[in-house]
Amino acid sequence: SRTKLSFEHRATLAKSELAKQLFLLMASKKTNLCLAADLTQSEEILNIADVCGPYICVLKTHIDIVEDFNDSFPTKLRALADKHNFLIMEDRKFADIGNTVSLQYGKGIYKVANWADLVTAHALSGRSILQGLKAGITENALDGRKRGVFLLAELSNSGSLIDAKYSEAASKIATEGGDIDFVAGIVCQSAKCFHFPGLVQLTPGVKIDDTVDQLGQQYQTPEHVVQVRGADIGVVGRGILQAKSVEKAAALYRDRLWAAYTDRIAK
Ligand code: BMP
Repeated sequence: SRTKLSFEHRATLAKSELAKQLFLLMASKKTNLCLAADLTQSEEILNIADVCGPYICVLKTHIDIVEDFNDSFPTKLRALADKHNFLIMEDRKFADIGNTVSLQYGKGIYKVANWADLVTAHALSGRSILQGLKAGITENALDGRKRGVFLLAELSNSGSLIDAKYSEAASKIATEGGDIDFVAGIVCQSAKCFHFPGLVQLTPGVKIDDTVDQLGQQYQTPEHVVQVRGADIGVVGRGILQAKSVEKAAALYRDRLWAAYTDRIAK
């Protein structure tokens, strides 16, 4: 199964340029930690990106929670991504018709296509979500870089309406058809979600000393998500953001997620 293969091996099987880049980045930097930088001040995000940068493969943003956004923020964040060698994922969870999604991705205040290597999208509207996102990338947005999408096939919170049939249909969109070169991975909670080893499994809901939050989030340990749930990357937000030392917490989550991965491929 895909979970037994090394990231180096899986890089050679990837159909998306971003999946390939991400597998190779994880293997060389020895980290499969994604930091969910869910903070509302741009300076706070830039500080944490600089402190945690050495420990992460992806920094995940929710750009619409930033209260003091201006165009210099993505420029500064990109500079930190280059300094520390991580990718930027905007967790926008696009979900509209193709035309609207192309505008939401490329236009507006945030112009996400100009600075995010990766974005997330719901599979709810079907294949046209991928065509819409592709259409939102203008040539000057690219800056010589490629772009990729992570499709949501499951959610971590309790009571989600996503069922097994929906998950299966979502992973089908990611693995069959003309736009699969644009899909870098799947956001999901279980190894069963997809089989193709050239896609990256991103799994949120990781925390060491809590099992839930007050609003429906459900947490697992780093070892559980990687070894039982099939996660390639574990997403950690408050487990790091609310720690006394964010740097020590990032190092701890990186160590435990990476050891869980090396154990998994060795067994
Ligand atoms: P935290 O570790 O603080 O619970 O943050 C989890 C992050 O992952 C949030 O940014 C959330 O939007 C995201 N997320 C999630 O929690 N569950 C999902 O199924 C999909 C997500 O993107």
